[in-house]
Amino acid sequence: MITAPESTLIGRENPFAPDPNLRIWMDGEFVSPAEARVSVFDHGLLYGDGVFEGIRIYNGRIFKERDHIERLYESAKCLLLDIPMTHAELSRAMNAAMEANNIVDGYIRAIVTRGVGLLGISVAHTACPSVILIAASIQLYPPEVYERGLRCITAGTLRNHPSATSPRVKSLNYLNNIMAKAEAKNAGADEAIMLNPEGHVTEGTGDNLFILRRGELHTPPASEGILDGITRRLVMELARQRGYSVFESTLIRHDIYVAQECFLTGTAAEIVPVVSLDGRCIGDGTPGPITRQLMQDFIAYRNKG
Ligand code: PXG
Repeated sequence: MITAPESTLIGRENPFAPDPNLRIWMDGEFVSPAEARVSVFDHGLLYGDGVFEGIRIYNGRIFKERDHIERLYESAKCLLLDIPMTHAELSRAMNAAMEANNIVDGYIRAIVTRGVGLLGISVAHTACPSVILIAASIQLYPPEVYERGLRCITAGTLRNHPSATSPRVKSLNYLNNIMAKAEAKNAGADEAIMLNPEGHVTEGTGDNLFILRRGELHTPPASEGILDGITRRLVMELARQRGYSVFESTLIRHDIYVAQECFLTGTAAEIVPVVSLDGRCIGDGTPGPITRQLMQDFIAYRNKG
């Protein structure tokens, strides 16, 4: 008689299992987390072949919805991936997902995978991309991080060369960023700053970077190989409204070491101060006044909805 090999995998409890009450939007219908399953033949799983967006909901409204939808379609276009819905249909589905889950302040993850296909990387071996919308609460940095600031290291893992799959594509391949974040954790730091293959500063693992130097704000240009962040664009606008000059500048680590202030921007973190890099204090090693002012401006902007 043949018996199944003993396995420690069967019947395990997952401490990170999703809330069973969530309603997940999958290819046009709402399903439970238990039913929200992707095929082992989906090229999103097999090859990381797909795109996504992370979007905030504030006061029952989807924040910067149009910008996120546009970026999702642009990412897909670069990957020759046809999203099988119009912008308006996607917007309606995102709002339906928010309402079905009674989210007033939270998050939407929009995912498009290449879909089920043959075992082979050819894009001709798939026909039906899948669209998935998860509306849920969001994991944020704890409040004390905004008070004390992040301690960062420079990651050894580089951002992709812009001529490889561009970092402007928000693809399902996040391994460089995942490894850089793990480097930070292993070094006892909060976050990692990633360089491009030329040694220029790009961004954090999931946030864009700004420095204040001689009273001016600088952030690396998209051409250095960054995600063209939607929060970044808004922060540039808010800073200009405050009268600061904002430049898109090539930066090297030296520029951060000698900066007066530094902060990261992103959908999840909003604006978070950076107080050290590779053991060098930035400014006096506490969140700077202009960073704090922009944090307040950002909160006022998103609260007015
Ligand atoms: N750089 C990278 C590499 C990112 O992934 C940003 C910058 C900031 O961009 P936005 O447009 O958000 O200002 C991101 C954004 C998640 C998650 O769940 C990741 C992001 C955003 C929201 C959620 O991992 N990344």
